[in-house]
Amino acid sequence: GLVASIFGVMPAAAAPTVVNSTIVVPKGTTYDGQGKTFVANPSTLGDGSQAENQKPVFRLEAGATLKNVIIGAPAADGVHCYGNCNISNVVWQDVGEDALTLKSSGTVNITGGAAYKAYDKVFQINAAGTINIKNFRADDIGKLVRQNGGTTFTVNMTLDNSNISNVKDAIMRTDSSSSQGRITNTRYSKVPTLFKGFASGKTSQS
Ligand code: ADA
Ligand code: CA
Ligand code: CA
Repeated sequence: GLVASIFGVMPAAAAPTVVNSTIVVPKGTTYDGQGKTFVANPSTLGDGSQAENQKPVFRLEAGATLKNVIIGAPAADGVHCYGNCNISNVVWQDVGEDALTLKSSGTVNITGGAAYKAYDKVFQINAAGTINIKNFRADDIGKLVRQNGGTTFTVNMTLDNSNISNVKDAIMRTDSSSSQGRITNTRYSKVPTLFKGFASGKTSQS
């Protein structure tokens, strides 16, 4: 409080780390942010608007893990995964163009963490694969998972034990007749549609 501040005993809030060039997490390694906040330098990575072709704050090579990270604003193009990646306890406070993109085939496992204030998409899937999301919180978003519009490869999407609120479009959306969506044990508030664009029999909810 004020008195403690006057006497200089309050710890200062840590300033966010400004990321000037994408942090690369090499193949098979783990980057532990230890709860620190990272923001994009808008002039080198992107301003986090809906403009395409911004750069990611983190780029994960195949088999990499990103954990205990807070991504603040601006978030540019978030996190890019090239193949399998594990995302544990990562919070996007104010999603940029999108939060995370699967750029080449693999499985993305997202455990814990949250995403807030996504004007459009949170998780963008641009290659065949699987995205498993559990113990996640999302609020004030367009869509939680979007397979790249017009693509016909197969994506398996699962969402478990999560809390999703204030969605403008749908939780999961695809244009591919072979993709599947499964939602289990999840609470929703103000979600107009769970699944959009899936073929019949390709979705389940329990
Ligand atoms: C849009 C765009 C795609 C891709 C995607 C993304 O859907 O049409 O080409 O850029 O965004 O990865 O953000
Ligand atoms: Ca986009
Ligand atoms: Ca993007």
